[in-house]
Amino acid sequence: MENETVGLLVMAYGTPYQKEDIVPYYTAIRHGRRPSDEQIADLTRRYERIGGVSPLAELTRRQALTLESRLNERQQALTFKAYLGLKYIHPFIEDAVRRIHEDGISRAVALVLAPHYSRFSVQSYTDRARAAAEKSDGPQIVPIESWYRETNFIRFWAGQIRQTLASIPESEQDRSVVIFSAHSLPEKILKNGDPYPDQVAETAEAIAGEAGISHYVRAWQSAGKTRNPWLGPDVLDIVRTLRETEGYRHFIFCPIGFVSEHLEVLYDNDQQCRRLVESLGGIYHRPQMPDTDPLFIDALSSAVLKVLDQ
Ligand code: FEC
Repeated sequence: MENETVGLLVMAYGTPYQKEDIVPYYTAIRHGRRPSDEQIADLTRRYERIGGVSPLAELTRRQALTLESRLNERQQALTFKAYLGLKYIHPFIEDAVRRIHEDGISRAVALVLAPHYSRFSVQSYTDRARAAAEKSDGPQIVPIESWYRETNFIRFWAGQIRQTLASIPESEQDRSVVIFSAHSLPEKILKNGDPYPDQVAETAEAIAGEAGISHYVRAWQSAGKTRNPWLGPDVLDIVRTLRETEGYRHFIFCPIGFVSEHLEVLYDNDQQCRRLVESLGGIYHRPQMPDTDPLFIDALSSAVLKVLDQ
């Protein structure tokens, strides 16, 4: 008998493929409200500052394909077939679910390329996948809620930190601090008991423990510019405090809420945070992102196999 083919619905944020995509993409992020000309100009400028387009599209595609290969190599009982479903640009989540159904696949593991669960992020991806599957009467969606606890994910970041620390002179080790960050979300999520902040904190503790470091802090980044408050402290504020009141010199940025290089890392971290650190006489470090690192892909593959075992 042939192996069952299981759909691997890899869901991710998405990014404009070209300049012309910026307005529809940004409008989709704002739930259909067109951004102002000023907001469009500002976002266009940030994409220009990272080279015109974000590497996210290519990295997401490679992550999905590498994960598919890794899963098919790790076990033979099932055959995995990857489908990319994006939140804010084509191929949309709904397109991917329809294709899985048309290919005659009856169940699909839904994996979001973001480690921590929030109703704002992971839940909204999964809800869309489920709604699309209901509409087409299949496939059955098997969601992974979060995968931040995966051992190899923690090991990946711990290894990156150790490698970065090894590049800092012995005499400066005590003046080196790791900043673990994730995307900020509107503070109102706290009212509904969203586990996102606790999961990010748990990840930071686990990585710090594995790396054997004691100088680290947690902060939020890339908050929206709205009137309502967002989770803080912001990375930029924390850098000022760490430099001016605690005298740290080396700042090691680990954006653990993201899994690849993209605008929020290449601009918000590598340009904004770097500029501030350097203006205060500090030294900026940002280890490599997970991208398609074998340890990271292994972590994702374990999460997929575990959810099917349950
Ligand atoms: O193109 C790229 O390389 C960047 C892709 C990108 C990723 C990403 C991840 C997350 N976001 C999350 C939440 C929000 C909330 C708002 C929001 C706004 C933007 C804008 C752009 C953007 N996000 Fe994003 N985000 C990425 C890109 N994000 C562009 C709009 C302009 C700006 O503010 O920069 C506010 C929405 C609103 O205005 O109503 C909230 C979260 C993540 C991490 C989880 C995930 O990947 O799903 C949470 C990558």
